[in-house]
Amino acid sequence: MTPQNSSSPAGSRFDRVWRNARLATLDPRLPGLGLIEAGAIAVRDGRIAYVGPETELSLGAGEAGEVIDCEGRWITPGLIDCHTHLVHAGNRANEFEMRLAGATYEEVARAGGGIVSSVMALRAASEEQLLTESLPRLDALIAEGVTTIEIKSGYGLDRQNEAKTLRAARQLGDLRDVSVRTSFLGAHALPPEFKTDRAGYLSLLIEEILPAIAAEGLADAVDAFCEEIAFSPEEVAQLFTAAQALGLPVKLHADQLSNLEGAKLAAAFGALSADHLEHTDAAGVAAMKASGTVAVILPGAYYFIRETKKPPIALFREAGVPMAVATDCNPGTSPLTSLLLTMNMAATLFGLTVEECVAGVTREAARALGIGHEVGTLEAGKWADLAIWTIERPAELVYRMGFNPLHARIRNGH
Ligand code: DI6
Ligand code: FE
Repeated sequence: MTPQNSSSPAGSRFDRVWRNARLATLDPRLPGLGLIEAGAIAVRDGRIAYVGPETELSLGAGEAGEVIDCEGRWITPGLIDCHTHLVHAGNRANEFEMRLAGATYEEVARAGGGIVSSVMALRAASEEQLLTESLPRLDALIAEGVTTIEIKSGYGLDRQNEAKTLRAARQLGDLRDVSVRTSFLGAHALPPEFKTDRAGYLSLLIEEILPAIAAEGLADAVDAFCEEIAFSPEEVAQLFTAAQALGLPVKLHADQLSNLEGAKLAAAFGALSADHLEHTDAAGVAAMKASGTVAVILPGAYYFIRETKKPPIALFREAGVPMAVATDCNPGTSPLTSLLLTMNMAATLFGLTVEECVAGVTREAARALGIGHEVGTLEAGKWADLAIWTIERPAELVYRMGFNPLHARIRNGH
């Protein structure tokens, strides 16, 4: 994340200043969205050097390399999509048709479709092809102001193809001006060659694939799918123990289709986040509160598989568990590449407030990735990742469906 060539003339205090803006800082020391009217942001060396009322920024002649008049527009932190399976090959529109004809997601999976069909497609694709297919999805997110994205593996399910996925994910961060965080999701499904040998795949994961991925520095975190159709809590616990021994933080797909007490399990390992959580109960919520685990809410998957059980939003709110909101962009349960629409779904389907939605794709999403000290709010010292919007009030970011009011996206001050 090193900023390239800072363009400030020698002696000027700031490289760039955005003035005449309304700021939703998400500063946790301020109430709500942390609003500042008539605000300004000044940047130096890619980081925020000043954020606050414009009147308190005394700017002498030549003290800023460039001054940009925002004409009263709103500035939020750059958006963060903290849960995606963006790197995948092909699509599963055929399974969508099966489900429209009455099959459930689990039935499709058990019939050999589901994740395994995406595994076949990914294994057959070159790294180059993966990039070509994934870039349009990434570009759609970037066009809405996304400056940080998390990308999981989990459609390779062997050493070579998991590594290929994560290398492609990292490469996307070089091809576009976006920060990529990767998660190793080798425990997503049983690969077909281990269909009758669960223990065999688990040892391969723990003894070979995970250490290789860690040694190559390909993963920032380790994730798993804890579900009847995927991995049991005991299996996940073994994997998480190995991950922690390698110094990698963990996160978990928990309680999406049933309550296997995944939230509790994630909390027991001090997970950064537990994600989905439709079936999480009060005990799970309390455990997450105690461990500081972020709840990642994924309304796209809930909507797309026509789930009816909603995550316990009121319990998270009462307990003070931070809630993030993400697309879960994946070919099976959430072919969604709009974080703005995701916010609308979180509000409409789950009753999140505007403040919760906006915080969910900024401050809390950063926390879910363990990078809350670097991005996610407009505070001095953080990277200058900004989204500038042509809107009159923040609610417009949540209210619209299929309209993009982004005016400009700034990453590391550029
Ligand atoms: N939960 C999901 O919703 C996705 N993965 C997961 O663990 C589904 C992935 C897929 O169906 O391809
Ligand atoms: Fe997911």
